[in-house]
Amino acid sequence: MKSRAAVAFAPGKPLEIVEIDVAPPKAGEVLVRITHTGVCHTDAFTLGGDDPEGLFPAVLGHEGGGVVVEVGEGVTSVQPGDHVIPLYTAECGKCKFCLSGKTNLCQAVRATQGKGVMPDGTSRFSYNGQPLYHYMGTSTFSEYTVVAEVSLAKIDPQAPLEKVCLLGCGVTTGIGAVHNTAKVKQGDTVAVFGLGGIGLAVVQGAKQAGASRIIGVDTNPSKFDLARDMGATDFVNPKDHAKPVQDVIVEMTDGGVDFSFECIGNVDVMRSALECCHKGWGESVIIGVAGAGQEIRTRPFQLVTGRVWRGSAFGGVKGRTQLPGMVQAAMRGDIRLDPFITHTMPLERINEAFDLMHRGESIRTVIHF
Ligand code: NAD
Ligand code: AHE
Ligand code: ZN
Ligand code: ZN
Repeated sequence: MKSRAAVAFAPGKPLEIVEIDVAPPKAGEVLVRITHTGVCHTDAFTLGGDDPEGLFPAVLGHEGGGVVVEVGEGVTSVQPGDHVIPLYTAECGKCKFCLSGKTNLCQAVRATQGKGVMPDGTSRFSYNGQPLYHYMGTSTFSEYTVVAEVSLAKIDPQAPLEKVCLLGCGVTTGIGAVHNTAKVKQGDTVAVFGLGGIGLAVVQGAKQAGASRIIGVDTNPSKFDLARDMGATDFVNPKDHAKPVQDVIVEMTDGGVDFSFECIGNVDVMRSALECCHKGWGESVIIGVAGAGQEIRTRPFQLVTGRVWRGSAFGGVKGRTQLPGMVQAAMRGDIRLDPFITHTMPLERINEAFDLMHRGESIRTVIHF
C-alpha cells in the first residue's frame, strides 16, 4: 500500500515528505495506521548523523500512537481496530532479559531492530523500488508502519492518541526513570539536568514520589516556568555561575542531592550530574544519549566514596505490561501530558518541529497525519 512518510534520505538533511510503499505484515508482524507522533531529541540525534546505529535512507520516529489495520500470521495479542503504542523496547515475555525480572531491555527483536530491518532481516518500506530502513522498530514518521507484535502495547481505545503518543517515549522515560531506575522516595532531594521533554517528565515523576527538593538545571532559562509548574522547587542556570554547576548544587544541598538525572546527552554534564550527588549514597541516572565516540569520565574516587552511576532506557518500563496502566494514569490526570505539547502540526511541516527543538522553543511537537 501507499503511505505518506517523512523520509530521512541522508544525515544532516531535512526530512522529505514522500509517498512510500509499505508491504503487508509478515508472520508475527502488525500493520499500524499512525495517527500521531511526537518528535524526540533522539530522532534529531539520529538524523544529525550522531547515532552509531543510524542508517539511511530511513523512516524515523518512535513516539507514536495509532490503530491496528492488519495482523500477520500467528498474531494473537492485537486485532484490527485496536489502539496501540509502538514500543522501541519490545517485551516478548520469553527471552532471558524478560524472564530475569531485572530489566526491561527485551532482546527478542533488538538485533534486527538495530540494523533497520524486521526480524526476518528485510524491510517493509520502499521508495521508487529501493528499500528504506526501519528505525527503532517503530518508524512512526509514516502514516502506515509495520512493527513486530512484541513491539506493541495495546491501550484503552478511549485514550486520546494525540496526547498518549507521548507515552511512547519521552514522558514514560522520565517518569519511569524516577520510579523504576532511581526509586526516588518521599523526602529525597533531586537534581534534573536538562528541562526538555525528558527532564520535565523526571520533574513530574519526582513530584509524584514526594521529593522534598527538585532542582532544575538548564542553560535555557525559558524552560524554568514549565519546570516550576511541573514541581521543580529550585533552578540553576550554569551560565550564571563562575564555579562548576556541581559545586553550586553541593552547596545548595548541604553536601549533594540524593538523586540526579542527566537528560541532555552531554558527557560533561553527565560528570557534573554524578559529582553533585551526596557522598556515600547519591545516585546519578544517565538518560541522555551521547553521540558516537563520546565517553564519560570522572575520578574513580567519586564512586569509591559511595556515589552510584546508572543508566535508564525507556524509564525501565516494560511496555506491554506497564504502558496500558500509564495510559490510564494519564486519563485520570495522574500523569499530565498537556503541558508537554507546545506545538501541533501536520506531517508536511515536520521539519519545523526539528527547528523548534534545536532553537529550544518547544518541549514536544505532536505531528498529525
Ligand atoms: P530536549 O532537546 O527537549 O531537551 C534538552 C534540554 O537540555 C534543553 O532544555 C536544553 O536547553 C538543555 N541543555 C542543553 N545543553 C545543556 C547544558 N550544557 N546544561 C544544561 N542544560 C542543557 O531533548 P529531550 O527530548 O528531552 O531528550 C533529552 C535527551 O534524552 C536526549 O539525549 C535524548 O536522546 C535522550 N533520550 C533518552 C531516552 C532513554 O530512554 N534513555 C529516551 C528519550 C530521550
Ligand atoms: N543507538 C544508539 C543509542 C541510542 C539509545 O541509547 N537509545 C535509547 C532510547 S532513546 C529514545 O529516545 C535506548 O533505549 N537504548 C537502549 C537500546 O537497546 O537501544 C547507540 O549508541 O548505538
Ligand atoms: Zn525518544
Ligand atoms: Zn523479551
